[in-house]
Amino acid sequence: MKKIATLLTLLLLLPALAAGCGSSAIKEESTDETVEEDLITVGFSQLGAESDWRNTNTISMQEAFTRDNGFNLVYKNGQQKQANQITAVRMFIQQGVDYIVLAPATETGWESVLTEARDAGIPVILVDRRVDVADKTLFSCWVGSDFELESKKMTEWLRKLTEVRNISPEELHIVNIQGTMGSTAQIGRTRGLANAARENGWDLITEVSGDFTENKGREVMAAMLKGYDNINVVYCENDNMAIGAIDALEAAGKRVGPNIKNGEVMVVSFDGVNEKSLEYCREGKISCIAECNPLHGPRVRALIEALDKGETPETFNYVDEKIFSSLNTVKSVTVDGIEYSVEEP
Ligand code: GYE
Repeated sequence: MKKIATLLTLLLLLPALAAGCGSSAIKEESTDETVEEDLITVGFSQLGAESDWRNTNTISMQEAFTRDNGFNLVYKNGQQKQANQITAVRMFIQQGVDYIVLAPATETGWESVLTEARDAGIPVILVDRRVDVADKTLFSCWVGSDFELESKKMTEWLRKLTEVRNISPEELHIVNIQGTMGSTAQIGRTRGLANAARENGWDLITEVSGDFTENKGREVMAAMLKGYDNINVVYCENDNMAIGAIDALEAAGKRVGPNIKNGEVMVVSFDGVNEKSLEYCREGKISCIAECNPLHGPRVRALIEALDKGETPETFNYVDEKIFSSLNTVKSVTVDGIEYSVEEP
């Protein structure tokens, strides 16, 4: 009986507890109330930990949003599942955080939860990938890369290289190991390759997603090698998948490198974040890497500080990125009228 009475009291108290658990729930975590008062609370929904790029990005965010810098960071890892990210954003709204930072796994399906954040008066800053929403007031601003530009640089590099080496377009037999389907990085990098293949007359044999992970990159490459015997270029939408693909190629007895005339399979990829892929690029196992910069922590922090002062930052903020190759053949690529020098990895 006593138990039931306690349970009933608890149930009756629940709404009151829930109502009061806005910012006070966060404050309880702090030992120093006076310091906590001045902190800006940021809820960060990271999409996962699928790659070195992602882990570097998470660390960059955590280093930017420290207590010393005036922030209280609530970090949530979505494990590559949008449903987890939606739950995290709802939790941030419940907690009454000051700002929500969202690194969305995929582009679609965000209207409802972003509307809830807007109704609660919490600004949302997008980082890295984007959301596809008709109502652009559902988020304050975005910072990240131009993924299609990365791809245009890469495919222009490939066009120039093959031209210099007298490899005709129809001799290129390309497979694409794609990132997570429906993510901005995948969409831009896939579109860039598809357009270049059409414009140049390259044979784009097939495209399969490896979900941006090393293990899936290995699996997808192994399966592709069973299905096709003429692959001579592997376009990987990130370095981790390239590392997995190189394992699979070598396990199948292939030689990996830029000399496709001599039977090598050329691997190209994106990111340039981890030491292993840069080392592969120096050795020529990865012939070219289009850089994707993950160090967004200070950039997101600057955006939040601007919003906090009542300023209106630019809606879309792009970062500058390089292109790396250890082959000296192509010194620069020109895309949309801008010349990018090809740098040593
Ligand atoms: O290239 C990849 C990661 O969205 C830019 O996601 C990001 C991509 C990055 O898993 O390695």
